Amino acid sequence: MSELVQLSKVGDVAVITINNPPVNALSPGVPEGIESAIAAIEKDPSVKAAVLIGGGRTFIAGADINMFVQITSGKGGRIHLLPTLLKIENCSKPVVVAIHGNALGGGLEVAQACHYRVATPDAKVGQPEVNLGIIPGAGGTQRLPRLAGVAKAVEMCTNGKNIKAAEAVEAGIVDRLIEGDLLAGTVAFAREMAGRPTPKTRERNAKLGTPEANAPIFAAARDTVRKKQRGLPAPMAAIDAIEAATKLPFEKGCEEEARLFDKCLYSDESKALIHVFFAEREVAKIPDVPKDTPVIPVNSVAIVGAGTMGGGIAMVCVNAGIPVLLKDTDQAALDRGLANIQKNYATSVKRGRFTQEYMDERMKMIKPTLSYGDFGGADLVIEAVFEGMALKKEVFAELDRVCKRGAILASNTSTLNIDEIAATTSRPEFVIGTHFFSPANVMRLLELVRGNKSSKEVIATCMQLAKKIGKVAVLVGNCRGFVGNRMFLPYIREAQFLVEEGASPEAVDAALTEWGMAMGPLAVGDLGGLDVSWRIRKEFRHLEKPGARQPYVEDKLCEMGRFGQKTGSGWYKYDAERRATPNPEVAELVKKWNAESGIPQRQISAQEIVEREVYCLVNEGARILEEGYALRAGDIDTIYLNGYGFPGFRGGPMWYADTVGLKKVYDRVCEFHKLHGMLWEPAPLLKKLAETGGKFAEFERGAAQATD
Ligand code: ZOZ
Ligand code: NAD
Repeated sequence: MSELVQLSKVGDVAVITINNPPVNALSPGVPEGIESAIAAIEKDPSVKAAVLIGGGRTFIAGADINMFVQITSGKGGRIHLLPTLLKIENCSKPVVVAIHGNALGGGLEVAQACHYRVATPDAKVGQPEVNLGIIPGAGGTQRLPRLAGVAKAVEMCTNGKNIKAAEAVEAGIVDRLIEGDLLAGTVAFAREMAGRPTPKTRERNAKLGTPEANAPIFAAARDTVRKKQRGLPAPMAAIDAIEAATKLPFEKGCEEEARLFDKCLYSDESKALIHVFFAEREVAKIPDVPKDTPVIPVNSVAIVGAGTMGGGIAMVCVNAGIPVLLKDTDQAALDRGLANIQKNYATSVKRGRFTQEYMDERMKMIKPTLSYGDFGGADLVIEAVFEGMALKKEVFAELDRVCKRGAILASNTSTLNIDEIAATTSRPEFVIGTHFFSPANVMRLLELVRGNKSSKEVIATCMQLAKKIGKVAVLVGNCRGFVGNRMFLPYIREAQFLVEEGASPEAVDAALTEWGMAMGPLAVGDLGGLDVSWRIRKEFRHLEKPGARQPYVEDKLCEMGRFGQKTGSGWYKYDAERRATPNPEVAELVKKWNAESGIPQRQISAQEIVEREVYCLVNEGARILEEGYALRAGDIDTIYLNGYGFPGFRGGPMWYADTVGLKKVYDRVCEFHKLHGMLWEPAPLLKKLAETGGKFAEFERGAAQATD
């Protein structure tokens, strides 16, 4: 056997156990171990049937994703899983797979090759390969339609979502649910099956449908992919592979699957998505805050400010089962805040996301208050009052007075200095920034801002809590705008410059959405309110480099009260349904500014728009990385992917720059520097890596400890 796979016996039933923690991935050694176990079972006359089960918290969560990186970087050979699966399927004794936790990707493919499948009621199965830019590579596109039908297989292989065990039973993927002890229940089931036929999934053709019935399924699926998964080759390839299953014999279908799998595996999209998978997990690793750092139990949260952010954060907490005390200054503000929360929940109930009962329960967990009277019981306080240092200091001084020792005091500020806020308390080590993104109940990103005194326990607690409330937390240093907004400011400023040089707002936004961004920068400004960045620009203008180019049009729009969607016009005009049309005032302001400033007007290509927008993110990102405000390039990518609608298949701004090649990016930044002035000064790290052939992904500096 192998160390990763054990064979034992319960009477006349053999038990093959996979033990490859943490998720029983199909690393080298696992397929070999399964093959030897099957060979041993064939030879042992006392064995009548077999059970295949995962040790630990889950069945097999798929291929070992590290392997794919090894293969595409030429450092590792490939594992061929298909022959192993044929050996399971050809076994003369019934093999029953017992699924708990997850059976994903290659894990579900292993299960499909077994003769029978049972699962615990809380198990999940899925073909999530598209999330990594690939397709099932071990017969999944050929066996799944044979078990679940063509429509279900297409759905699962293109959307990549897991389904629950009960749905898997309904679809024909799982034969039976086992309540109680999974191993004992499966052994009993296997014994029932002993001596019975060993149905081979690859020979079950009844659900493969007819060309007439399948044609509309494939057409509709391709249409959906074109609309919803733009830029992704893998979902299309998955459909092609399933179509091959309906037209070719099993072996030929597998050959077609292998060809498509390879094409996807070596694509830039897949490499980017695999980077995204690991980067999202890497962010949890903070060099000086080890895994075993003690955490502070958080059983109750108090929130100061029931506005847009406070309300959203309250929903996030109660959704995770943590009761919330929600404070505002007067009854009207509190009522408004609660009404907004109620409205948000009601929308989710209407859309079928939550039940009315769920909503009622959650609302009961939010206790409104006008005083700090009950704050003494809170384990964590999150301040979300208006953005203003004087007010924040006042609130923190009060929190220091009323909160128990050991409570965490967090600020949701998006621009202010955490250390200055912390200094108003007698316990700066318990102060941290928790920068949620709007809408807080939807956006996955949480920037955790480390103050120069924030304790390791406080950081570890917030990282753990973030996972509990469904957020991806990224630890950042305390600089102006932290990481995300520090990069976003030059990005939206550059979009304004492009308009002032002759590109229309529609052209700027379209170039970026075509490239993959969820929204264009000018439409984003209109959505969030142009007054927000106007206020920030005014507040920090004194810190701008003297002589630096300043945008004009957006300030003028703001002076005219054109704040975007909320006022019916901004970069665009909006009708009652918030549909955007060009705003003629923008063209007039551009014309006026041209006459005054003499900026030459020209046609600007979509390629230049994308390069200027993305490279200014990269240039600022390089500074942040070198200065140590982000721990790794992957952390910056994770922020942009989860908070700013950056397309996953591009991997994030820093990964994308590595993919383009830093020399090429640097050369272009130098050209922009020459043409557009000091705001384009190349970041020293970009220059250095470009000259030495380095990559951001390989750069490591510090511990996100830098503070302003
Ligand atoms: O980790 C969650 C998850 O969803 N994992 C990915 C599942 C997936 O995408 N599976 C499909 C893989 S691709 C595939 O299988 C292709 C295929 O058809 C195979 C054909 C072979 C072809 C051969 C030809 C070359 C999961 C839901 C499982 C667990 O979530 P948790 O929140 O409980 O835990 P995480 O996500 O923090 O994970 C714990 C640690 O495990 C690592 N990990 C998870 N899945 C892995 C994996 N490492 C390698 N391969 C996987 N499939 C994860 O990185 C994390 O590690 P640490 O170091 O951060 O703790
Ligand atoms: P908001 O104006 O919607 O809400 C602020 C609330 O705080 C109001 O209800 C106000 O009555 C209340 N308040 C003011 N002083 C108070 C006090 N002393 N005690 C209790 N309540 C008080 O503001 P918002 O958009 O929710 O922003 C809150 C914080 O979150 C700000 O620091 C902001 O920079 C930050 N933030 C906002 C966004 C966003 O997009 N709105 C995103 C990230 C971070």
